[in-house]
Amino acid sequence: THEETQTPPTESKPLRRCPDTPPNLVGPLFVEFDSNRTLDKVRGLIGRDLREGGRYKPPDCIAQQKVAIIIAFRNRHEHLTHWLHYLHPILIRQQLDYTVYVINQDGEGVFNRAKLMNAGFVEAMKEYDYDCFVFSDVDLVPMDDRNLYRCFDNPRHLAVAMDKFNFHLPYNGYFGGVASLSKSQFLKINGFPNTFWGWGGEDDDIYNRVHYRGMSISRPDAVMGRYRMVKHSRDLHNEVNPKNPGKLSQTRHTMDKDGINSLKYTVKEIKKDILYTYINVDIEAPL
Ligand code: UD2
Ligand code: MN
Repeated sequence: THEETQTPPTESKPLRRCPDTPPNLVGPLFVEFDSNRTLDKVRGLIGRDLREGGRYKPPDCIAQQKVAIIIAFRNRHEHLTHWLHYLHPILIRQQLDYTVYVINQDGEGVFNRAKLMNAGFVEAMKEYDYDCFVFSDVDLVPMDDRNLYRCFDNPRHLAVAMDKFNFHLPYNGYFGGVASLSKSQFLKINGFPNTFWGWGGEDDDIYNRVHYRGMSISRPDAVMGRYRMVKHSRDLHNEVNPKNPGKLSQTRHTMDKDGINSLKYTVKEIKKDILYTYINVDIEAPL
């Protein structure tokens, strides 16, 4: 017989809420789009810090918000590699409880960024009780990690100073690129429009919705809000849609019937990569 060796009970201290200002932020970042970057290299660099599906949770405190990052996507693999390379380390330093969702538009029909974002919202909500949604282009990387990927008292426009607009807002009501809305802010505007096919206008419609629901836009300053966009030309099947601008005068009337309450799509595949959750959706796009 022998005495059982007792391992001392691991003191599981109750975790405290993470601080308002994450302690490990570094401020301005060097961002460049090196074409030698590959997804496998990025997996090797940061994969071990993440859980399957591109998830992370701070180990030593309770995150202030549970955030789903939603990216509208089709055929931009090189951009996605850059995005993942830069964003994961930033989001980890920001101490978020987050998941990255890549919402891929199935097929070759006309692209619809806003409808993909709506589908991303619904799919993310099926997985976890997120309080905050950050909707991002795949080609935009922040140049300062103090630009928090969180939600605020009002819908937040994060991409305020992009290199392609000479680090200025192109116009006051600009809401494109990257934006965050809490679950309740998103539902208050009935989500995003489903009817903006092709390039342009959907971001202005969202801006209108926010405005018509009596909310204002929160923004970081032009130093913290700097971004680089990977240079690209207009994609195939995402041509400028000349019908979109005219729809903007109708947002007040269309927003209650065109949005999350009228969303129709089907999920064709869900894949969990270590760096992201990939959801392929059929959004009934016209050809
Ligand atoms: C601007 C806005 C963008 C949106 C768009 C009009 C900026 C930086 N962003 O982007 O938020 O309002 O105008 O619709 O000003 N995408 C794909 N595959 C495609 C087409 C688009 O993945 O074939 C996704 C991708 O995430 C891309 C985003 O849609 O970043 C916006 O498309 P874009 O980058 O071609 O348009 P851009 O840069 O003029
Ligand atoms: Mn772009």
